[in-house]
Amino acid sequence: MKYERSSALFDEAYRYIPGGVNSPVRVFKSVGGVPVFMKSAKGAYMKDVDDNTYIDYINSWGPAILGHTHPEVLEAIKKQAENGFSYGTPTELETEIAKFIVENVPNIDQIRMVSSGTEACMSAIRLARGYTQRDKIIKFEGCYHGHSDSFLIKAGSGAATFGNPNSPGVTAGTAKDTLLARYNDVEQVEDLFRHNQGEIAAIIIEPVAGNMGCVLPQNDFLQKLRKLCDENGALLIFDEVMTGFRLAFGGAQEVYGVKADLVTFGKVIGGGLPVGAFAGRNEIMDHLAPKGAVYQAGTLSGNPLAMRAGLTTLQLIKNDANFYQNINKTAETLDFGIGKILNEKNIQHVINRKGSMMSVFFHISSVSNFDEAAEANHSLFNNFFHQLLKNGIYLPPSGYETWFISDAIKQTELEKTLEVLRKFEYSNL
Ligand code: KE4
Repeated sequence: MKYERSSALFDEAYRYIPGGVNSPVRVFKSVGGVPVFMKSAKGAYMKDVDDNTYIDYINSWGPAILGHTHPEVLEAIKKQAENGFSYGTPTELETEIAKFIVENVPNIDQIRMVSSGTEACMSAIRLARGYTQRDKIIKFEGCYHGHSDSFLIKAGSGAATFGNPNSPGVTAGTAKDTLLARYNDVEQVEDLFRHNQGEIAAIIIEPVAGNMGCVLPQNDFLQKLRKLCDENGALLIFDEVMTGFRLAFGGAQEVYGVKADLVTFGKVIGGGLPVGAFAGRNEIMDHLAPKGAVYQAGTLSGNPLAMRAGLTTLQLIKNDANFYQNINKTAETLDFGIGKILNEKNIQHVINRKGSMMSVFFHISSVSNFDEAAEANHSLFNNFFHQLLKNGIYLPPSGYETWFISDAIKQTELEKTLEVLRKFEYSNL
């Protein structure tokens, strides 16, 4: 693989854009090397500016669940664009997608569209604080809910990747209201409620964590959090920016049978265009402006192009009775195939997988929280990443990220991926 053009473009980007990227996780800082500049994507594949082609296991960090540039989504966006790009007024289309989501996701009566997962989670926390009249929130180490101040405390994703889980610029006043617990440690959450009685507005959690690598809830962890919230008058917020419409059409609430008070969305519901959302029952959502006093707004919230891309994506998923069975089966086949090869190479590893989300951790036998994710051998992951990259397999450029399987990845792509993996040279890093 040649990366000359990516390299030249990165140098130029570095001159005008901080770190050369508009989102830190895209830079190859943790895995090393020059970030690859893409110029096109179709189905299971992306093509870079040096005309190298890759099988894509990031899928834009989740949104491209159908695969890239699905023809029906493309057609729908083109048609919508002929009617204009943005009006800044209510549109029928916003009601159509809101109704569609409310009718398909458990325990929500209303939904507010925004333009990113960060906005969705930031607004959900403000609403929870306004509704409960309490200030504190509980988040989990290694979980990432976007880059608003309250969340950049022991955050996952890029914050963990670059070793700055507590970002400068977040004031002590803000940080004091964010309480931290270890993922899957219900005793720590009980302690926090005991020591902050009547002060905790909400718990916010990734019901399946994807920002410390993929980490699953264990021993009825979500059910226990539900019970603690009920006992302490706090709201349970499921951050389903990754899991929403990915784990199932009803998301993690459907898969785990746990009722959240607020649910946030992003990624898939925009089909690749900028969309986030937060939703809940009337009793809570009615506190949101203009009906209630909790303010939240956005110039491009409900943008018609993004709504059309999202609604078309969701309708295509809904109309395919085998959609989730297929992508989950693909992930299982990849999981078992990688596991078999790494075992044959005597490489100790663990693969965490839920639905079509998965990640590989090296030199560790189980990962159930951020500390264990950090104990994994990330140098070996970085080596693994580059050996696959130069053979046309594009993984998330960090061991603290999740792989996302799309419906465009079929037997051909799986066979090619496993063939590359068999050649993986394992130097004992
Ligand atoms: P955005 O603001 O990036 O749309 O969403 C923030 C967010 C919220 N909640 C969860 C569970 C998320 O995974 C995210 C964003 N995920 C990262 C990937 N780990 C986005 C990639 C990036 O930061 O560029």
